[in-house]
Amino acid sequence: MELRSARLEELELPLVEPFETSFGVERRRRFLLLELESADGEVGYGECAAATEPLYSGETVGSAWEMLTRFLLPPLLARADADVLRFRRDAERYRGHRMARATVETALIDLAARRQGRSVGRWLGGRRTRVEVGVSVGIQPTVPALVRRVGRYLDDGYRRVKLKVKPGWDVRPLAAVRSEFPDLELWVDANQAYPVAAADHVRAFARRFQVAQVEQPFAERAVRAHADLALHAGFRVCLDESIVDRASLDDAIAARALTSLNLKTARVGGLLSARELARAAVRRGIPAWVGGMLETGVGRAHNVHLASLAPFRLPGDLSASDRYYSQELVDPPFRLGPGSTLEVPRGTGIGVEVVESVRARARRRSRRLTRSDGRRR
Ligand code: OSB
Ligand code: MG
Repeated sequence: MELRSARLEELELPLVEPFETSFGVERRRRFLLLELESADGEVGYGECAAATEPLYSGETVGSAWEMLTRFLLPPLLARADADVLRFRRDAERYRGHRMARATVETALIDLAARRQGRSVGRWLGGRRTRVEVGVSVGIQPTVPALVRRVGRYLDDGYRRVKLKVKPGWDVRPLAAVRSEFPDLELWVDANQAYPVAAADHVRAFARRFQVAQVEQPFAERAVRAHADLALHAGFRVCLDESIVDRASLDDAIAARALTSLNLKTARVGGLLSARELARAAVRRGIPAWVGGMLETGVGRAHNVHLASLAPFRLPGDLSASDRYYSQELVDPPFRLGPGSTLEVPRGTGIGVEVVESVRARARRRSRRLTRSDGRRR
């Protein structure tokens, strides 16, 4: 397949409410949207999940822009055989920048699936028509506000809640939520906020409040600390930031550092890598699930298609559009269905349409690259 052009845009959309984690607060989301057009006139979309500041990982909107416009897109545009596997092979020589890579990889998969008249999910080998989801709840201004927030999500129909925690925001919020909702399936995610020396504290609050899963309590390189926590834990220890490729997964599994795996399309460099890691984990008895990065409908669609694959066995961080944005970038928006599920779009490619009016209002900058930008290098 030959590409005619790539349009890269930086967009900004307000979140319905601030999202606070152990590393900071997000009120508006700035992100990149990539539209690839093939020579035969088909298009494919990818969303870059990197945030404005390098707080979750080292990537940013700015670093991804540089990576895409300078290193990833020009050679791809110059190729007569621009397809997904070719792109992955060519991009292998670069270090890091997995969110930037995932942007291109997901757009190419959308494009490939559309040209075959299939959905992204089917293209990947997924069979589910609905996927189970939960909701990730940020740190709130007060404990009563958190209890109300969780109560409203349960009223909406979410059946699994993941609370963001950090030192100083753990025992009190968990005690309050657990006493109000005794049967709730409760997970926590610390985004590396605890020092290794706090392991006994983490173990104690997880047990005391029947937390089913503790996600990334320690630093991304702290494999031993996660393994020590996982030993006779009584809850699952989930890794997110620690796992970025096959080697980091294999080493963490060998060290018994995880009993659950959060797989984000963005963090691992795309859908094919996420699929490979999920299969590898499940073969060793570790359930995988699809995590999120507050994506708009384009990234969310890719994530929902990914979750339609069999190895994803726990409910994902894939909530309805209205949990994130009042103006969704795609139509139809994602709505929560029966049994805390989202429907996997049935149309070709990502199966949802980009809403041009929302896109135009959200646009902050835009750059179009063509085949000649590739040849000039
Ligand atoms: O650690 O899972 C995380 C959002 C931004 C950055 C990191 C994380 C998250 C979430 C939100 O937990 C998941 C979602 O998109 O709903
Ligand atoms: Mg996480």
